[in-house]
Amino acid sequence: MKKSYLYMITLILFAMVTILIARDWRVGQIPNGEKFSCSNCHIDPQGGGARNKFGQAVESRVTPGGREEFWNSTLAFLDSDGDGKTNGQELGDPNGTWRPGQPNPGIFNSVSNPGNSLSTGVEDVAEVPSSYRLLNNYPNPFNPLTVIAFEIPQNENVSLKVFNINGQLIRTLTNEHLPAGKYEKTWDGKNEIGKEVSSGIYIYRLTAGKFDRSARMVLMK
Ligand SMILES: [Ca+2]
Repeated sequence: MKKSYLYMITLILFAMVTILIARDWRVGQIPNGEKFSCSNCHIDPQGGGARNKFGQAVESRVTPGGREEFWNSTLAFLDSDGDGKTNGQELGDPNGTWRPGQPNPGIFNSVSNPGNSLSTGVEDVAEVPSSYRLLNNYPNPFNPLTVIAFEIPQNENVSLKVFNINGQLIRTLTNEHLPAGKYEKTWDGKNEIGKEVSSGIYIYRLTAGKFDRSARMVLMK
């Protein structure tokens, strides 16, 4: 009697540990997965039960009993929750090039939940930046998408433009009056008429009031 009782407890403990490891493993298969943990894929934030749209997209990529790496550009380019941002943009890896075990890509604070259209990441943060910043685009080099983040401490007329190495304007990403805050703009490697530009070095330039800063990025096809 005592023996079977012990056996039962051992079995239950083993099952619990297995479930915890499996959950950790799954969360580690998508970039920045730990930010939203189980609620990346499940409607119930505690995990288990019905999957949200992103969870369904993930599930369709997992072979039965298989442990394949399902995060790639196909999943990254989808917008599972239909909020206008791709899964890759939401998880800080627009091109789906991150692989399990690598350091998290992008900006952790800006990561939003790809399975919840109400989760908007950087826009959630009400804190006002203390200074002007133009952050390094990521990824860089890139193909075909890259994200450029910037911060403005007060309301300002802001323009963010992409130029080629000869100083010719390629694309205007933003040209508007914006409230103080943190922003992210995506460049899809296309010019103003929607044509893909060639590989090479491009300059992005942010002007906001008196703040004027440029940086280089590399489109590599
Ligand atoms: Ca989305």
